[in-house]
Amino acid sequence: MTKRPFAILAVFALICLVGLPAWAISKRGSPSAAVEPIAGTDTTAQQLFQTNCGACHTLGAAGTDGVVAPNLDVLLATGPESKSVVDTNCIRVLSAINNGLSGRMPAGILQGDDAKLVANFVARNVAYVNPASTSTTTGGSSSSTSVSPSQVKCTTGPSAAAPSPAPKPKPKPAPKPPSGAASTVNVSADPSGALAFQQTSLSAQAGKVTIDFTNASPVAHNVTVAETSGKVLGATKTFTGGKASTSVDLKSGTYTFYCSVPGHEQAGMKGTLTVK
Ligand code: HEC
Ligand SMILES: [Cu+2]
Repeated sequence: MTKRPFAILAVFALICLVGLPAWAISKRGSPSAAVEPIAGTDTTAQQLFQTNCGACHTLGAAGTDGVVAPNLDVLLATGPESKSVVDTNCIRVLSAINNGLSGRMPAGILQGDDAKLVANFVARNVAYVNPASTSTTTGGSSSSTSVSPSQVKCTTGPSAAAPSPAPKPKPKPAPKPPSGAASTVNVSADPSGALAFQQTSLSAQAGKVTIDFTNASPVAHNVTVAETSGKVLGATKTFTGGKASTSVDLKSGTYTFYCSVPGHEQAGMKGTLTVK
């Protein structure tokens, strides 16, 4: 008789207490979701990352959760995915692998094609903030990418699959006797936090050009060097407070330098580098 309303209430309460949480957990939890949308050579790259980088770095696409080093999803995925952002990240990851970082990340963990494979994989698979997919669950589940492996600049050549015992592609520049052709240019960011460099034109001598970038601004910046066609040749890391440098081999001609943090170049963080 008066039991009925109570029964309905009980069923309702049961749904709330058990059903909804279970549903919510199943929605976000399925652990395989994080490590899924991978194909072909990416599987190799993913395994290389898990083995060689995962202990220190978090990367959703590889399902690793290292905390010793920066979370690469957070560090690199600073905006929507675009080809130029992926290219820049690819170069940045490759240079981190080849050169190491301030003694805290060892240089040369991976070499040659393995390094390129992983750089390419990381660049395409960090959790880019993709405006198109903001309706899906928050938190960067690595969306399937729109940039394909072969589109990324620092990729291994499409047919370079032959595992030759590689007579070291390029020895480190250090042991080379000083050739006299090296030049260094200093660049600094506006220390007040404005999106500007303090130089709008730089000049250097053809050959190895080292860009010494000082960023005393509270805003993180980098210096990226590109051909006027837009092809990126090198970049410093993105950081705030302190100095970083990068070296590029340049023939005489005109190049651009800019900060590749999304929006900064558009705001005026760019200039011309003339090489004679
Ligand atoms: C021993 C721990 C360790 C391992 C292994 C490691 N890293 Fe790092 N990595 C670091 C640390 C620490 C930093 C931050 C260094 C700093 O900012 O001073 C870093 C920084 C980076 C950066 C940021 C570079 C930048 O421009 O700011 C990238 C990219 C990166 N690592 C990629 C990799 C990849 C790819 C691998 C695997 C091949 C790897 N790391 C393996 C510790 C590690
Ligand atoms: Cu910037």
